[in-house]
Amino acid sequence: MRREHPTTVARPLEQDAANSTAAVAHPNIALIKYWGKRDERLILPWTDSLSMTLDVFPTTTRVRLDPEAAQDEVTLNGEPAAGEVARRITAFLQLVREMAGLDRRAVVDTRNTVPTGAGLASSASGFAALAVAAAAAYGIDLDATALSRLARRGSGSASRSVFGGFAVWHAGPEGATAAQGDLGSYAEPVSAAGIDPALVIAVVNAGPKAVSSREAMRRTVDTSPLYRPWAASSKDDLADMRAALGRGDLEAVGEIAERNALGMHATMLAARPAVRYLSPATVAVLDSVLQLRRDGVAAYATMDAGPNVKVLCRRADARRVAEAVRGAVPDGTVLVAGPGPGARLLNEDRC
Ligand code: 2P0
Repeated sequence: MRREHPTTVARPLEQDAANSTAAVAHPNIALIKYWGKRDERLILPWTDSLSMTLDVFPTTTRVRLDPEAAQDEVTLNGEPAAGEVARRITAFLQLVREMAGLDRRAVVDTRNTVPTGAGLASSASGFAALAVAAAAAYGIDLDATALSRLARRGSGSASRSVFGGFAVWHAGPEGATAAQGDLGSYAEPVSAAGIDPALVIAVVNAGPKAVSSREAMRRTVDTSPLYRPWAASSKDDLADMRAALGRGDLEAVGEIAERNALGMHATMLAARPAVRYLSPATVAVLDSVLQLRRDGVAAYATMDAGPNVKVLCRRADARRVAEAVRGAVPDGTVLVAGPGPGARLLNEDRC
């Protein structure tokens, strides 16, 4: 992330643009979920959400402005990006160009270490890294709040990956003008006193999902009779979560996260047609988490738009939790993550 700076508008001076920049960002896992947009174009959510940025699976993105190019050129993990992925990145770059007042096309090279499209938040790290690298490449000096707003336009959850540790993404004012909604919807850090958390990640299936989270949340908002009750209860969950983080109460943090995630999946199961990301392996991990709790270990599950499970626990218990989870899904991959850093520019790559 660049230096804190109050300026949030473009400086449309071509000489300010760096020829080439690189940035790194990490995925985040929501403990209070983002599920449902009230504005699809601006990516404004119905509810606030709260997450922990991880110290695993970074995305590194390089952006080079090319005065000769007629189109953006995007490479994802060494392969030319196509279809919806290419369209979303190009639309995002167009937004940055409008902010910068520059026309130049970009060559983007992005590398994920997280399986893409498997509900492990590759779009969060991806668009957070792209926001930081592209803003610098086009010479726009943005503070962290403005970078969060910008990252949000690529993918909602990316607004949170701009920050390290815990972050809350404000939905912004409802019923306001589009400009006011945009201005009010950004993430900011949340302090968590005295907890030393780990997330044990059970990758039970790293393949791409059948229904994108974007489509799934749209369908849920449009058709699920459980959506509005969940959104209302999520407001209470967020208030409870902030209080639990403030007093360093890991058990309460975990309980609130688990109920919020299960509620989100209930909204999808009630959508028409239903969206079901949870698989038998997911349920096996959920059972192992219940058993851990019966055995006196503070362990709590959360799931996103996929079958993989993330288990929140104390760092001191992470090894035991990982063993239990491995026992539940012998064919899966289990790894332990901790709180990670915010998105940042790799200064050495600027030229
Ligand atoms: C979250 N998820 O809060 C929730 C929980 C998945 C389940 O944010 O449409 O890729 O690009 O704004 O950010 C996944 O949604 O969706 C997500 P878009 P995004 O982490």
